[in-house]
Amino acid sequence: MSELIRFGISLDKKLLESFDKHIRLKGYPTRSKAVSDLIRGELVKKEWVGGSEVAGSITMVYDHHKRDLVNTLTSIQHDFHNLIVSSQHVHLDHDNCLEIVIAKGKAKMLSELGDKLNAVKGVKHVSLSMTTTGKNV
Ligand code: NI
Repeated sequence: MSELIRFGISLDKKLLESFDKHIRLKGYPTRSKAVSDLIRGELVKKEWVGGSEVAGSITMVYDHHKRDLVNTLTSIQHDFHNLIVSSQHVHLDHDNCLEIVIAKGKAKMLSELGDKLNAVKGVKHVSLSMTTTGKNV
């Protein structure tokens, strides 16, 4: 962590009251932590829009009985093997599987991987969690 700098912010009173109520409910210990998280959130969004190197996870739920589904998902992941750091498969019940793929690389490629997995017939839900490598935030 780099040096801490103190600075003042002028805010509308009602806005600050709403913010304080919000962060209290969220369990933030200080305004500083809450404001830092908001700033980091914006910077991470910028990393994704700007095509920086990012990290993320793709969570999928699918019925493994669907014809060719597992082979197709595996084949797509092999096409993106340079991007994928790790994956984990959990058998949720007799039919449904949950698989999480952790990836690191260009934002555009991670989005493309998520879209390709989502487009596979029989996949019930895909969620891409966009985060950061942490280097610049
Ligand atoms: Ni399974």
